[in-house]
Amino acid sequence: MTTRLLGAALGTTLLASFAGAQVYDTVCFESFDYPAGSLQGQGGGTGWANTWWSNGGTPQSADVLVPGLDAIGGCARDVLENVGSYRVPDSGAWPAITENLQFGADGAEIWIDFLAVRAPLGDDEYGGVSLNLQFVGEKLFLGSPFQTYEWGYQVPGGASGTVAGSSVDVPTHLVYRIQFQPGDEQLSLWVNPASDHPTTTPDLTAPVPDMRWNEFRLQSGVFTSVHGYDFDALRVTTPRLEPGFAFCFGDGAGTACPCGNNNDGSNGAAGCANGVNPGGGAMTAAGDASVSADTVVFTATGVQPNQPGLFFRADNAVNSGLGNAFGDGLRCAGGNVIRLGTVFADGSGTAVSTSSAGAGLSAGDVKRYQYWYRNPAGTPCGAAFNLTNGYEITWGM
Ligand SMILES: [Ca+2]
Ligand SMILES: [Ca+2]
Repeated sequence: MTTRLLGAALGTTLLASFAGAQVYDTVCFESFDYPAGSLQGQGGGTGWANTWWSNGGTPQSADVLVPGLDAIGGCARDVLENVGSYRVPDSGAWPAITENLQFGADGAEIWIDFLAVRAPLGDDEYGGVSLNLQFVGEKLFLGSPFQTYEWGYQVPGGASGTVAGSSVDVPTHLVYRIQFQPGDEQLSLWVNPASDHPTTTPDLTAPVPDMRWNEFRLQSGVFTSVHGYDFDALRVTTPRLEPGFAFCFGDGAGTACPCGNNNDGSNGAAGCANGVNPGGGAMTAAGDASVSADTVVFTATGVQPNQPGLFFRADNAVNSGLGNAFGDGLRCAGGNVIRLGTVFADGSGTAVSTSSAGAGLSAGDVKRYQYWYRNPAGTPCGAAFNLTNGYEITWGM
């Protein structure tokens, strides 16, 4: 391919557009995939800092029951009244949503979901999953508050609420979202939503007092005849933080693609249609845009398999961020171009950057990125090369 990038960039005003579905990262997950027996000391799942501690006496405070409530392994059944089982997620891997290794930094959005049911024929009067501060105590209870027999929440010694019509005697998928803010947090609950991260109106919302947490507790109690609550598929997720945002799309909304080859939207926010993909090539980014700890990685999808392309960095968003015709596509980033390496697409038409995107930069620098790739197969305008959308990053410390 040619190694010369054409044209000086014009304009620095960016017309940004946000597109694509939010991606969530899993902080920790536990499906209780253990043999039937004590939960004490079990250490499976992902994203945990320790093993289950279930009051190691006899009887244990929780047992593994097989089969569970999800399709994997068993579940946890709380079997000792008013005594919890505890486990600590590995918070060290999540600096953006933690403070002093406790979850709940201002601005963090944390989702907690699990399956739960009161044990068959059981008559416990409460049961749920608590968010604790280890060795300090319970900060928020997620489950069925005392004598409500519906699913909801309770602030220890404070407000509570439940979703009318829900029932602790029906296996239920509870999805909680906590939006951590300065001062009070905002809690939302969906009961059996259609997706794991619903965008529908929550079944319950409530402010809860300012809190941090770093430990789960499973607990139930106060029974007359049959004790127990079952819990399964306990998970914490958080929205993946993008280091910046995409701009300059070959979808016809801005600058038209060079030969009527606007993309058809099938590859999300992307560049112009190419010879192998009517959706065009799309570039996304993940990682931390920190000049001192750069982990930004770009991924281009929908390009021609097994062909080379160039990730590059530039100062400007071309044509006020709308781009100019260039080859079979649109040139979105220009001015003071720095090459970030030639990368061949794999057999599925995906290329992942391998060079530092932030090398030599200072905090506060704003840079534009793009992937310029060869596309001889079916080249729509005859240029045999094309480009993805652009991507802008404002670099931090
Ligand atoms: Ca399970
Ligand atoms: Ca707060």
